[in-house]
Parts: sequence; structure tokens; C-alpha cells
Amino acid sequence: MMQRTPPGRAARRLSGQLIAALAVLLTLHVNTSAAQTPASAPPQAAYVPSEANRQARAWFEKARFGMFIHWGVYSVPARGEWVMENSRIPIAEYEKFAPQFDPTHFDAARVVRLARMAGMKYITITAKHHDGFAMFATRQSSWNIVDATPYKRDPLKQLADEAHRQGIKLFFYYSLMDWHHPDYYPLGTYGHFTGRAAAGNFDRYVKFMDAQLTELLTNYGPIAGIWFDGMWDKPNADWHMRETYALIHRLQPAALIINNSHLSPIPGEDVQEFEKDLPGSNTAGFNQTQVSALPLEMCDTMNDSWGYTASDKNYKSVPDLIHRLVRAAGSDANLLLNIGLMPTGDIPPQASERLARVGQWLSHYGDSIYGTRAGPISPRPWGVSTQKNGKIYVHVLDWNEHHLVLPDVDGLKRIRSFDGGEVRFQRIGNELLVDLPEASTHPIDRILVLER
Ligand code: FHN
Repeated sequence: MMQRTPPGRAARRLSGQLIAALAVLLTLHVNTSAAQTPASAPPQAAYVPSEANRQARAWFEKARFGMFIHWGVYSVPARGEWVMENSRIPIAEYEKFAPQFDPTHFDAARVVRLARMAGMKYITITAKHHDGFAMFATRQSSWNIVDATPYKRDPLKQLADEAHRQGIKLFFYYSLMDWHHPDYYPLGTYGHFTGRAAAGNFDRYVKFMDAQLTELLTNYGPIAGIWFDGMWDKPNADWHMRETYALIHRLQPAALIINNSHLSPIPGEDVQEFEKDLPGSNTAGFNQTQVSALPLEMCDTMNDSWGYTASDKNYKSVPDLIHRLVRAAGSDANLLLNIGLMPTGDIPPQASERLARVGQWLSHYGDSIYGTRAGPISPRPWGVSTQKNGKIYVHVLDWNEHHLVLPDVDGLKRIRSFDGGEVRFQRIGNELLVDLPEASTHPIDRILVLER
């Protein structure tokens, strides 16, 4: 049987021409215009973020590092969050995983502690993924962890309480695409093997979605934001996003709206998302948009999977993970780094070990990351720059030579190593020839501090 793959390659294959045409149109409209408005939606009024929302954006840009958690009933078969689609499992069969889902090892305090130890400032967890399964107590359908599993508890409530207690912010991921709901109709690119009737009322689905979002925004205390995904399944449908965004901003004005639509941001969105790529690049096939003026986030996996995949041992090394974080900061973006929780609720040990070591690095070098903006030296193959409070941090990541040529920096008086010690440099024309500290003493990142 041919395996279907998550969007990116497959979506582009199936609706490639449409998306490409749309992308060309959209690159002409960055951020402020009514780019990518679904065909039937009314023209968007200008979106003016509230003061609370502006402050939340400012906090977000300083945070720089968050934990993504993919977790759902799909962790039982342990073949990733796309197992229902990839293995063509009809709803009636898929529902049989729910009685086997009893994550009694889930320890919200431990998850939040790990995020904090890793130096992460927020957590984004899947409240509902594409299989439609709610990981929270919802009254809108019994297809949820409280009603359909022996666990009978609400892990999002536990996580929210613990996040508030430990002072970390919490976002909820919410899939717009739904392979389980009978009113998700007409179907888009995916979800054709579920056995659902070829009928349904999409507006009723949108109402269901808004009702679940209302629950998420009223029953869990202050929420940092909602992270949408899956709109790419049918980008031209009338999603009524304008109303949904207004609802979210009305219920919690500070909540940030992120939509991993793979399209340019539309009014009402507060953060621009990039999947598995730095802003402006497109190696994974998801990002065809220009970089907007909104705060930016890049999400990535720690191995090759989002949802727990027992066979996937291809974890990135600690230096690789740190480089991704540093390169994201150098592109003005946060890194949202994923872990896939196990069906027991445990954190895969490969993930927690690595995160603890990233946290150790950040506890020493975090000043060059948190609260910074992209620096004046644009990202290069050898590394990136960040800046804060008049200082420029040059992160030398992939460069084994003793010297590095940098563009001259106005008013530069001194360069020192982040760890102390003067760094010698000469001005040659418009450039600086810098004597780098020994690579062997800083194998992950040689950080120079340029002071004016
Ligand atoms: O299809 C999803 C996928 O399962 C995962 O949730 C990622 C995370 O960014 N988003 C979608 C693919 O774009």
C-alpha cells in the first residue's frame, strides 16, 4: 500500500499548482494586507492588536525557546500522529485505540520542570490533532480523553495548573483539519479513508470548533495562545477565521494567534510560523511565504517525528539542537522544539537527556539568546549574530579556522569572548579580521561580544 506522507511533499504534489499559484500571489502581500483571504470571506477589516496583545508579542519575542508537545491517542500505535491517514484506518477501527490509552505516568509537574530546565519559556501542546481526538474535557463530543479512555482525567488541566504554578506559559495547538468529525465536509486533500458519510455541514463544524476553543480559553486560566494547524487541507474553504480570531481575542485579549497555514499571515494573526525551516528558507517544502514584520517562530522535531514513533531513534545531537536554537535567534525567530510523549505519558529519555544538556548550555550562554533580536550581521553559513542592549553577539557555529572576516560595525570599540578575554581584530577597509578564540575550547558556539 502506498504510504501517504504528512503535508509538505504530499500536499504539494496533490495541490501543487494551486498552492504555487496562491503563494506567488501572496508574496505580493506581506502581513498587513488581506493576503490569502479565503474566497468567500468578507474583506478583512484592519486588525489592531490590543495593548495586552502587544505586550504578549513583546514577551514572545524575548522568550526565544519553547517546548512543543505532540500527544494523543495516536501514541498507542506509536507510529506517529499521521498513523490514521498513513495506514488508512477507518474511524471505527481507530476508535479502538482509545480504551488502550491510559497514560498513568503522565506527570505534568515533571514536564514543566523539564521545559524550565531546558531553558524553555513556554509549552505548546496538542489539544486536538488531525484525528480529532480532544486531549481535554470537552462537552462538544465524547471523542476525548476523559470520556473515551480509562484514564478519565484531563491532562491539559493538569498541565495548565502546573504551568501557572511554575510560571511557564502555555499554548494550545488546535487542528483545523479533522478526520473524525462528521461535519468536516466537503473533505480536503486528506481524510478520505475514514468511512465517514459523504455529507456534512461545514458551518456546523466551525461552530463545534469555536465551542471547543471557547472551552480551551475559559477553563484553563490565562492561555498564552492558540496554535492552529491543518488549514492547508482546504485553503479555499470558508473557515470563518475572522470570527474565530475575534472570539479568541475577545475571550483572552493577550492570547497570541499562530496559524501554521504555510501561507502569509492574515489579519488577526499575531505570530508567523515556519515549519522545519528558518524564516525565509524552504528546504522542507512547507514555507513559501515572505518573512513578515510579526514575531516569528520556527518549529522543529528532535528526531524525525512529531507524534511518538517507537521506531524513530534518529535523535539530533545536542550541538545540532543548540545550533538550531542559535540560528533561529539569529533569524529573529523562536525555536519551538518538539517532544512526542509516550502512550504511558512518559517523556522519551532520549528527549529529556538532550533537553537537560541544552538547558545547561543556555544557563551559561542564555544572555546571548534570550531577549535578543537578530543582529546586524545577517545569517551566514558559519553562524549568525544576535543583539541586545547595544551589544552584538556573534555566534561562530561552523568554522574551524583561526580567523574570521566580519563586516565592520559602526562605532566598534572592543571585541571580547563571551567567556572573557579580549579578542584581537584589525580593520581592513570595511571589514574586520578577527582572531578567534581556539575552536577546541568552545566546540558548540564561539561567541564574540562586540561592544561599541
Ligand atoms: O500535519 C502536521 C504535523 O502532524 C505536525 O503537527 C506539524 C507540526 O508543525 N504540522 C503539520 C504539518 O504541517
